[in-house]
Amino acid sequence: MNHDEMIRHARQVLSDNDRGTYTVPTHGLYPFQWNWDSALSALGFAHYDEPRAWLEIETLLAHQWDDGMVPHIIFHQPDDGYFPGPDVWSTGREVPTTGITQPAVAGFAVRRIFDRARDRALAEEKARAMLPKIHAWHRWFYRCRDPQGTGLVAIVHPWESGRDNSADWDAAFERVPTEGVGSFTRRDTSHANPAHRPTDEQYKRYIWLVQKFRSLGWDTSKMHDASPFLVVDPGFNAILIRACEDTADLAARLGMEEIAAESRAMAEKGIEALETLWHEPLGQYVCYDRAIGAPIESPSVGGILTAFAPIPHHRAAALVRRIETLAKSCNYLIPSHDPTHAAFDGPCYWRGPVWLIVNYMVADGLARAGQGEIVPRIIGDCLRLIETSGFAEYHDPITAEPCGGPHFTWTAAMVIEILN
Ligand code: 9WN
Repeated sequence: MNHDEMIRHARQVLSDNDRGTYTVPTHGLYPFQWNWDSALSALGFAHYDEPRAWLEIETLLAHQWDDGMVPHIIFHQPDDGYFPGPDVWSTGREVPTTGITQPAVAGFAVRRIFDRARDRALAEEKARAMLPKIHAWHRWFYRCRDPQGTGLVAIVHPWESGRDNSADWDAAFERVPTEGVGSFTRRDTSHANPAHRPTDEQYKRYIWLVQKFRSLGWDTSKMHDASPFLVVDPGFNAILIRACEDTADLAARLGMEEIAAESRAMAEKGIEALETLWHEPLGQYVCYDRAIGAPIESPSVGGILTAFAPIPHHRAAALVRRIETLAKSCNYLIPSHDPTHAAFDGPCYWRGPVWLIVNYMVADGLARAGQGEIVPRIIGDCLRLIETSGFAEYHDPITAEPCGGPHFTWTAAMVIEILN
């Protein structure tokens, strides 16, 4: 496939998954709108249809909760092909949504689409309308997910990280009970190879947490202290910090001074606090289990995704060395878990596979940090994977096997982004 054919194919994926005002990640497996999928997919649309790109994020933000949270799934239309659906969440919204969130990448996406926009008037109109909403979401994060004011936010459910079954959560997840979870039928395993998906045991715990938060009436100000699962994920924080920084820059340019100043302060505090997650023996950042007050010494890509934030130069350089080490034990960068570690599982979801969105964010951050030498390798591996195995949800970093759902929106969007 040459590059033109690849772009054509990628646009076809976006168009097939387009539901008019939002895209689904892939037909069948994920029939609704997902938060970070939408923000990253908008980058793809922006190369050939700017109004459609803005609309994608606009639709997402239209379902923001009054407290500022932007939910992780919006159930625009009923579809019993996905579990857990709106009845399990029962958040009481007119258009149903889940009651947890996802990585806050929208602030970055808005700034990037704005910077490259050909239609300047439209870009300014859209950015002006969206920045206050995005800022309210960021404020919600620091208010509700960092009540002690440490500068780092915690996730209360693995689904919030976007790295659902990462080995990072294994020990912390042991503390989530399964009592009281009734029987249920998973739907994901009928769309994708069950061996590449989370286990039933993990699903019981996912659902236990949903039931717990439902019992709190979805009061998001109570969830942090009530959750037995409380983890500080460096990648998740890095995305939020980057989004705050981008919001600050853009708001300043648009004369939205208050948003700019508050966003800048949040980003600076976050960057300083991120340093506490550095793990010298592993040469990368690691998660922190806030429920027990201990680091989680798990070598996952969550600690490398930190490159997306404006981390100090010597840390970015160290992450390049870390990626070079990982390259010795896989054929395609960047594995979501260290292939030499016991928990690594090449085709299993977030326990090994390569995800193009992660590669894109890491490459973007390293290039900004003046560590661009490794970028062609990371981006080149993305294209080799697509050429070999198509627009899959994720790929095995050793064999290139296409895994999860096929014909995947954000994978296609990243290809358009890379090739433009
Ligand atoms: C739960 C949609 C989403 C991504 C996540 C990915 C996966 C959902 C699931 O699919 O999660 O949110 O049911 O497995 O892990 O990152 O946003 O593509």
